[in-house]
Amino acid sequence: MGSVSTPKPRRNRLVLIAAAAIGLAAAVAAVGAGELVAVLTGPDTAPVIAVGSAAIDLTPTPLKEFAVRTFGTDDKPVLLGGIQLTMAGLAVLAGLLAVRRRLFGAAVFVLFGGLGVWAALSRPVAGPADALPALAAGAVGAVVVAWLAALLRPARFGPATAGGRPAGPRADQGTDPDPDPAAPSRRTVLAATGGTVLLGGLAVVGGRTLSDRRYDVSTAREAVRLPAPSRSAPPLPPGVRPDAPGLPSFVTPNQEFYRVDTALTLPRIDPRRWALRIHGLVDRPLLISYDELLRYPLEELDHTLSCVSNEIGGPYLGTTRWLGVSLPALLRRAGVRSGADQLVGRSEDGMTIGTPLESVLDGRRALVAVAMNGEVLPVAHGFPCRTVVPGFYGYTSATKWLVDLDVTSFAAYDPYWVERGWDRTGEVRTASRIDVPAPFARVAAGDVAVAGTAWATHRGIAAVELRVDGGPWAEVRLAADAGPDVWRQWSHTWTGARPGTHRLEVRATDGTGSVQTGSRATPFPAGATGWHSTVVTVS
Ligand SMILES: Nc1nc2c(c(=O)[nH]1)N[C@H]1C(S)=C(S)[C@@H](COP(=O)(O)O)O[C@H]1N2
Ligand SMILES: [Mo]
Repeated sequence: MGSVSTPKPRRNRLVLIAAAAIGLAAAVAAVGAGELVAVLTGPDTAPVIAVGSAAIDLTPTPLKEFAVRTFGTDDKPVLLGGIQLTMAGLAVLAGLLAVRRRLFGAAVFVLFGGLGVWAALSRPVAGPADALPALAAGAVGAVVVAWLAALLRPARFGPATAGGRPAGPRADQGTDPDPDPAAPSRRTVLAATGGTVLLGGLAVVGGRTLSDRRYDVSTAREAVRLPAPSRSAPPLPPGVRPDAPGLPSFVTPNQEFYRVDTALTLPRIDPRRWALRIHGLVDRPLLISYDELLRYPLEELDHTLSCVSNEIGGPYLGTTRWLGVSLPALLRRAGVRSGADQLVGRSEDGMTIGTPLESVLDGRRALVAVAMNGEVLPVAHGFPCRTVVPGFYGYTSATKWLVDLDVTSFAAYDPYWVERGWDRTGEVRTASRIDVPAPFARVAAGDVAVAGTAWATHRGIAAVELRVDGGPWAEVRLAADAGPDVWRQWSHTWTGARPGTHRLEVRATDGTGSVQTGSRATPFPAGATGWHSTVVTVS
């Protein structure tokens, strides 16, 4: 047999390619099956998403820091791409194994399905049904790869082509010494593989479309009518932003507001099915529906939210006029008991974020927020509801997609990031940034406009100083003060800049009089420290 078919090395290569293709086709079918079942169980239970979410939770902190540093807000597409590549590699392996022993090929999919089941069930808010998409994916992948391999095995040595041309009807009907005339032709294998990819692809696209439709909350979100605030923020004083092209706007537009979270699929919460539970060490646990929440007195608060993962001079912060219900007022209504020193917010997707309770109740303005900059919270920023507590990084204060507030203690509970070694307090460090000139900018000699931003949320900024090439510090012009809970912009004229390369450095003094430290620390575990510097070429 085979004496008149394709020459052996070439035939072997064809078999390898065919084996890889059936593995990949089975994987497409598996993912499609998973997506279809996930229409019922929720987008976050689709196998790739579940595995990705588990990977995020398991990623060691240094690697996570590296990912944020390297990919910034693109870390999620990079992760999903990596998972998809790994899956493709495993699928090829499954195909290669399957043409030798169908059981081995199927086993790869069973194992991968098992991994998906484990990942789905490892989610903090998982129910048993969440395992179904991965089960379906594993089963479909196993059956399909075994089926395609069974088709391929007789076909690969069967009626083949002379000189490597594809098998055609003539070859099929030819007089090759075919051991099994009923064996499927290569064309059958090709059609089965192609059909599998097509159906699987349709299932992926169809599943996602159905899921997007089923879990869509944009209509519900657009239907929200925000009541007028009963306590408005004072208008921003004139002159909060120096007139310096390249300096960020004082209030950050919602579309430009940074986004940092662990959610691979955004939680989509229908406000009609949402309620906020306040419980734990309280006298009167509360359960508040969205409509009820909007009937509480609403307050506006201007506040700069920042992320602990910012490197020196980093971009992950923004200033917003938040609208929401006073968090301290809600806690007083619930009646905080003695022994409580931590307030843990829990999100719909199981994130937990802990804030020092004493700070929440020390008189500062803190909100259970429903809107930012006059717009109902965007889904990416926590719709329908999130917390905001001035003075703390997002990871210890700003729970998005909030569903639960647990009045507890630091001794009793470590929230998500604290479990991963981050500082449990997360108080915002004093920081300052040179925004203008941009790094490595070329400017003309003489007077050079310098401008930037400084923040020490809730302590405020009392002074900012700049120095050139390690020379004496010079105080810069602070723009108007909009309060301690927001950043402060500044400007400066660097006079007599001479041609050459120069380093500008900045440092701020917070409202308590303490000067920003120059000693360098990484974001982990309590926020980066050190002075931001920028190198400018004067010509
Ligand atoms: N549910 C949830 N809330 C979350 C997070 C998260 O991963 N999940 N990340 C926190 C972090 S680290 C920050 S810095 C802020 C960022 O909020 P933003 O994305 O609206 O800018 O959200 C906080 N709240
Ligand atoms: Mo963050």
